[in-house]
Amino acid sequence: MRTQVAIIGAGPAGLLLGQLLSRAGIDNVIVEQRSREHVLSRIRAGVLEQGMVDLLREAGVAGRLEREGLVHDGVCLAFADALHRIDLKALTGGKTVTVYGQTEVTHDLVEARQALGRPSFYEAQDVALHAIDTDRPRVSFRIGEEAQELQCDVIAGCDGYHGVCRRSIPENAITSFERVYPFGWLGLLVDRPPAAPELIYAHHERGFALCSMRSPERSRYYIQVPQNERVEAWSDEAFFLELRRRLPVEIAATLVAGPAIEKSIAPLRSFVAEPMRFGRLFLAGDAAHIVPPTGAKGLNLAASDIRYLFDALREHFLDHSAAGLESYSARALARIWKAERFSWWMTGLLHRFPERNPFEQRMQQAELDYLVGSPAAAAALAENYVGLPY
Ligand code: FAS
Ligand code: PHB
Repeated sequence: MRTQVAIIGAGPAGLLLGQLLSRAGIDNVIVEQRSREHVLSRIRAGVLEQGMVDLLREAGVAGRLEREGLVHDGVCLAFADALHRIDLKALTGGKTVTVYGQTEVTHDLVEARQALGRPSFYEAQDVALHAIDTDRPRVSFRIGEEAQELQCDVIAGCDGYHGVCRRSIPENAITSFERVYPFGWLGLLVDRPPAAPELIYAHHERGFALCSMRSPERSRYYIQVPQNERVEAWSDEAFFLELRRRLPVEIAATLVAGPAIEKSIAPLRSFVAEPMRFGRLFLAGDAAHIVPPTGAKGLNLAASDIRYLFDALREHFLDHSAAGLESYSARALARIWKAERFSWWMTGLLHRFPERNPFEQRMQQAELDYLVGSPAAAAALAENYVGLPY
């Protein structure tokens, strides 16, 4: 079997790259280790930068997003029992974010790929990369008991943090940077109206909380929990009791609880692997970097990686120029590190760090007070939250 681009992973990064390549007439095959149903069932991100919305529109998959996505002009910070609105639109000259679940983005991309009839192999086992530092790389895998081999020109490693692609690069050819946070996020999805019309990021001495949403009828909540917490330890009632304790009274009083339709714990880490290329293998999305979800950047960084990688591949295959591929890693990393900084800063600003001393806790309080009292500081948060330019 042969193709021009072998895409490893059918998450948002792999599916979006496949859609863009297919529309440009560049042959590609997706190899995914889980089932299509499992991929479609994942509950993850919820906030899209304008750059990602524009890219999904260019890929021809923004129809439902434009009908159902919720455009938000602002976001709220909560601390000391008060709400502080950050007017994203006013502070960024008109930019906004769109609330639309990653699950829906994935669904729209899977549906579009099926409509195009492009080949995807789900439930692929023992995926392995070969000859990635030659001009004839290959991917081997198994579907059931049947061995498969895919010859290609380029491999796009879109297989996430735990994937095989980054691990296929020799250790002396890649450098990792990592910070693991001493807590996680316990997330809950519920079919009840959101606590407020916009997102609320809450700092409280008991821990961080986030009130988000998926639609006017479906809400997404998170609370900071200790690193080794187990989701079984949390009943729905215990979750909502703790959530209400961390929110301003005016919000807690009107928040509508209900039975969880999904509940899970995500660990928090900052991670970057450099460079994002080895020979004919190019890493994109979580395969190359992870951010704590506090800044709503994970999914959006996968989108900007795909913007750069698609442009470079189109140049390579259609214009016969290697310039884009040569500069891909440096160009993507320049934007990634700025989003890593913002996500790390938002995490430090809003979470409770047990090991912090009294002075450091006062610094955190001063940062919050300064932020909501300074238009310049608020503008800095706003321009990062809506997404820095591609
Ligand atoms: P993904 O991990 O989504 O996709 C990788 C795909 O590769 C998966 O389908 C996987 O099955 C497949 N794969 C793995 N190994 C393979 C192999 N060996 N062979 C073939 N396929 C393989 N971001 C936010 O902005 N906000 C959030 O609230 C948020 N919450 C998150 C919660 C969790 C639990 C996780 C894990 C991530 C969260 N993220 C969040 C980040 C998330 O949205 C990612 O940024 C996004 O999924 C990145 O997309 P991909 O790079 O496509 O990686
Ligand atoms: C979500 O709705 O899942 C969400 C929103 C904003 C974040 C993280 C997660 O920063």
